[in-house]
Amino acid sequence: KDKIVCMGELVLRLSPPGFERLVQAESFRPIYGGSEANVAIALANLGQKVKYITRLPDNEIGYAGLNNLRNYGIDMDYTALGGDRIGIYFAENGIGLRASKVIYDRKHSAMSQARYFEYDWQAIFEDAKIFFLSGITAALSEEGRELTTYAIKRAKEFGVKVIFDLNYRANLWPLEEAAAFYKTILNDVDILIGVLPTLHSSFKGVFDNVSLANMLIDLYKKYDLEYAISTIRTSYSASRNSLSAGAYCGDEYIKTRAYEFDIVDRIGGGDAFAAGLINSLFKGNDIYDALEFGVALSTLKHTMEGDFAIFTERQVRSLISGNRRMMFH
Ligand code: KDG
Repeated sequence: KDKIVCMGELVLRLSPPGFERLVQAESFRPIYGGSEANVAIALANLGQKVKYITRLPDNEIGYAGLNNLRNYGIDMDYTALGGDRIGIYFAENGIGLRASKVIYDRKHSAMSQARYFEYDWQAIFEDAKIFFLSGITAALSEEGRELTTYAIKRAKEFGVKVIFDLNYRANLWPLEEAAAFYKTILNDVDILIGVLPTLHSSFKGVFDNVSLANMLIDLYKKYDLEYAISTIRTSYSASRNSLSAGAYCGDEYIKTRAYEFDIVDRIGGGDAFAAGLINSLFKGNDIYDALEFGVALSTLKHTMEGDFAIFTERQVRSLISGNRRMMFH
């Protein structure tokens, strides 16, 4: 078994040039995004064999999306074709005191109407070691929730490790609804990734009186997780961050170093973290290395435009080892 499966919606991202605001833009650059696609591409760039599961319209717009991911070496053979439209999002780049902004235009997208019986799950999972997905698919529709639940169950049947990123999106669904859904699947999740404040608000009804600091350990115990992981971010402005990560495993809480950096484009930063973590775990490294690798890849992602983190293992390792001049040799 040597494959990593990622499932989610491939979205078209439209951004005005540079720091233009959406209200003034006269042109948009079309690129692709979507949390799980971002993870898939980062992993493919790190040399992993990746299958990406999505649903795209059966027309040139859909094929363009398929080809884009194929160009990164991702296996797109399991993609379902159908539906009327690709999901779109508009992204305005923030700077300093002006926050970045995302506006979705994705209702009734092809992926939001994907049904679990459109996919050959045996072919998808039989040679897979890890299945990565996020809470975004479930946020799209009732069909998305059904697909998420079904795919996780099938992955477990094939002995595939399930890594789930909550990826809570406030402009897609209310937190109470999201939290209620998360609770229905977490027993089948092996590794949970989230952001601490979101984790805390999602689960405060589940665990009475728990503090933010105890949230990871409570989730870890209640859902019998292998790891409960959170990124920890301090935002100094729209264009400056500090980033680290922490995890509970066994009786231990592990925390990485923190990087402080300027941000060129923050979108996809969380996905780069997940991809880095998965890459390291897949290669048999321990959780310390996986967290450090995830945070380093995420830090590098913030330095480049676009959703994807396109870095090699050596470049990430050279940031971790402090040998920064090596990075772009
Ligand atoms: O994590 C990055 C994503 O937020 C972006 O690619 C768009 O998938 C997206 C979403 O639903 O927010």
